[in-house]
Amino acid sequence: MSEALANLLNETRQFPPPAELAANANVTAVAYEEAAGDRLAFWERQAGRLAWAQPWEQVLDWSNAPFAKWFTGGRLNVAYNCLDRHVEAGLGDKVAIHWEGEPGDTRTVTYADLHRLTCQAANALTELGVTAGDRVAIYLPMIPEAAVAMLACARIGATHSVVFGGFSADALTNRIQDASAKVVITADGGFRRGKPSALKPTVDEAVANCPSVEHVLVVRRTGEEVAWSAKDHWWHETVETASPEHEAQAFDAEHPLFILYTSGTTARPKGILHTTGGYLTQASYTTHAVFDLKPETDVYWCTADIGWVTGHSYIVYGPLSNGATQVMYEGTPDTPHKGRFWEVVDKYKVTILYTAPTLIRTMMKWGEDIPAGYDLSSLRLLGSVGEPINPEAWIWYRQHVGRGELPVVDTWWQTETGAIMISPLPGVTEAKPGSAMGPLPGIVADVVDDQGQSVPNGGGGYLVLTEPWPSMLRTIWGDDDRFLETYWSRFGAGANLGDEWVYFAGDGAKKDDDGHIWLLGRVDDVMLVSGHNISTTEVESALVSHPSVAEAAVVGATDPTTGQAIVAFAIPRGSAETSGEQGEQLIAELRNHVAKALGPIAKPRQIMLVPELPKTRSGKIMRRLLRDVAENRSLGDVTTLQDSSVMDLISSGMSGGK
Ligand code: 6R9
Repeated sequence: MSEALANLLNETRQFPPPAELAANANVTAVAYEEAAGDRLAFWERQAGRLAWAQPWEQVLDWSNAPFAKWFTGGRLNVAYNCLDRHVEAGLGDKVAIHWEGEPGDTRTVTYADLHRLTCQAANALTELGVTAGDRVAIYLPMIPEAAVAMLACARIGATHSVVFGGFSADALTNRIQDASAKVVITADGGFRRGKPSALKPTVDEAVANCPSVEHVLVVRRTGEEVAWSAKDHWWHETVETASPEHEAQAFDAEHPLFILYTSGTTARPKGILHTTGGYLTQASYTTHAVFDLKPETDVYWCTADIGWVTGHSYIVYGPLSNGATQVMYEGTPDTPHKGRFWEVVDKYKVTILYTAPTLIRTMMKWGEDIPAGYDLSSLRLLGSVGEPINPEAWIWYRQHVGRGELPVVDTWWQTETGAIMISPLPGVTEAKPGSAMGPLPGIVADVVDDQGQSVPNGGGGYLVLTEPWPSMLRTIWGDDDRFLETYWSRFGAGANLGDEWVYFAGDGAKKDDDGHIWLLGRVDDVMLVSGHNISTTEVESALVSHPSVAEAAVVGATDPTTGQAIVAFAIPRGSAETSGEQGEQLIAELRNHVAKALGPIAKPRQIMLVPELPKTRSGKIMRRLLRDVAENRSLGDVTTLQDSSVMDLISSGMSGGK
């Protein structure tokens, strides 16, 4: 990393936990010591937070590394842990899900309701011939049935593969085929941006090319007409008429729980496989530890979609295994108005909010007057996930959503890690805006150089995980070689360093002088300018720290003199003037602002003021497309783009030059 860029490390603001939270925190600093003393004993205690039908014999079997087995010999049922045990403890009437449809319709689903529906769905799936080990694809909007479908699969030992409802027929086809799914669970559609958005036609198109699919279960949500075939069954005629009696059977700790495909931008998507005991242990523990969840009093809301890993671990398995009350919202944040999220927080008195930097930056762009119009006083903890959060966005979140008081937990993890790995603990850590701080108790992470050598404080390189963890991916579905190659072979031919297996996360990172970790984006997004490594994240953060910029994306474009040159795309905040003379002035000011913050080497060659940025459907910026624009190429594959009109907007609405 270039020394000129040591600047982000000069972010010196630090925020200790509120005294009251620290005094009552679920997890205190002792956890770090306990885990450091005996990591496996620590995880064994966390596994003990769950109900096991049969205890494990060995905590970790690493004899066939890097193919891990956790809690070997143990048996449990995931749905039993998320539902039955709460109902048996007398919490049947407790609200599990306050569901809010986009049009404003609502449902209150108690633990007893969720249990009954899950038992019915388990019986219906069994009736359709699904048995333990079969794969079931789930392609649903954000309705309670999405959680029910997942839990019903878990209950009968079927492996679910949730495909995000925004994906195309091709993407769905590939995923169904890769896993040879036997059943697809879908809906007629869902509501998005104020109107029904159909799902069933996409499934029909996919199923036509997927001979493995024997049945399609269809939830009625929008009431729109759908085509019907012999494989189709209405959910309300099949599930809701099935018996509500179902005894959950225990499965092996290593029984496959789900496959989730990572949204590879270029390559074939990877089916990340997660199993039962270790996954639930860590999803459950991290919900308890990182969100300080108090199931009796908290109202938790994670704004992710169930189609992403965040929805799996922090809407379904983590919160429900802890007996939480949560909000589930079907739609978009600006339908019917830009205050919709804050209206939901206010209405349900949400106490814990977990969202993504892309949303926070969007809210910044819309202006702080919008959250100021709602009563957000119920909130007590804020979380962020999905991308590096720029220090200014972090501060904005704390200031305008968190009353300038609330802890913000910046949680780093991946589909592959299954659960949160690096994050502040809200009752312990003095958080620095923009840093995920350090690994959680029981997790060992490091930043290493090209040779895999640990870098000293102040240094930068690649983020690695040096010890196995309970919710780690077990393999890539059907492709052990690719699993070894992608995650375990970065450093050296033997795929490992000495006898230590090192997991390569694919993210750039650095350690500050205190040893705290700063994530710098995917390593593919690091630019090489005149021989200096410059991270896109750092330049983006510098831009966002200017009062006129709400969001920025930075790419390296081929340059005859410098190798790569920095090209930035910036969305102005609120009322900033962007055209003509004033626009030019703003651009000049921004270029100087970056040079001042990070050093002259990081001064962008070009800044374009744009109305929008291209994002994947999970909200991550697609820098690849911006590189196409910056290098005047025609656009590559745009199928994973959330809104394809964005690229037209960018190309036509671009202002700015050198
Ligand atoms: C949970 C999730 C994983 C990638 C990961 C990294 C980025 C996620 C982050 C973060 C910086 C954070 N990422 N959280 N970067 N700070 N707090 O998003 O999973 O969709 O698989 O993406 O997201 O680049 O490698 P997934």
